[in-house]
Amino acid sequence: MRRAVCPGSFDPVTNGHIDIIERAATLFDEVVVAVGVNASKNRLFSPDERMDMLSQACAGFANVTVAGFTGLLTAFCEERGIHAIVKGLRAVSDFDYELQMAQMNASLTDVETVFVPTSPEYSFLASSLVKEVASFGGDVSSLVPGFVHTRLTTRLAERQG
Ligand code: COD
Repeated sequence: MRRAVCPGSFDPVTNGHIDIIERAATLFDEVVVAVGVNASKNRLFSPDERMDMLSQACAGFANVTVAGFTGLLTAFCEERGIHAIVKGLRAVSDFDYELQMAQMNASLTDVETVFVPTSPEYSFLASSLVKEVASFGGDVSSLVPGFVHTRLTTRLAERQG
């Protein structure tokens, strides 16, 4: 059984994330989307909200499940017997840090990182930019699933109101 993890913050999930998860699901028998809950960035959505949106977004992929994790990603992989991490790469700017993390993770446990290149239509897409554009009233409805767009605009209105 070939298992992989797709880790991230997913604050919130975008169409770029979903594209990588869907493609990982064609490469592996089982894919666990792992939502990191202890990263330092300021989050707009709680871990439960991010996992809920991902579960909805991935409902059509039969071999994909969603889980949260705290602590090291390599510990999560060891607990679940996972030996592959799938990461999306958008640009050269992603590469330096992703390479460093891939090598660190490989030094910590028996795990390989597989890089999947972004699809051209999503190469500019990042959760942080989606939040910034939406917070200034820009239209991001084509960049995230419809239900995520609704939750995003509602949450931003709550914060700004
Ligand atoms: N196209 C393709 N890929 C994309 C796109 C896009 N448009 N947008 C995002 N991605 C990819 C990213 O490159 C990344 O691979 C993944 O999707 C998730 O992205 P984000 O932004 O939601 O998540 P990150 O980068 O904030 O997640 C970082 C982790 C939580 C994975 C990382 O911090 C981690 O592993 N933390 C656990 C603690 C740990 O083990 N630390 C040691 C690391 S060596």
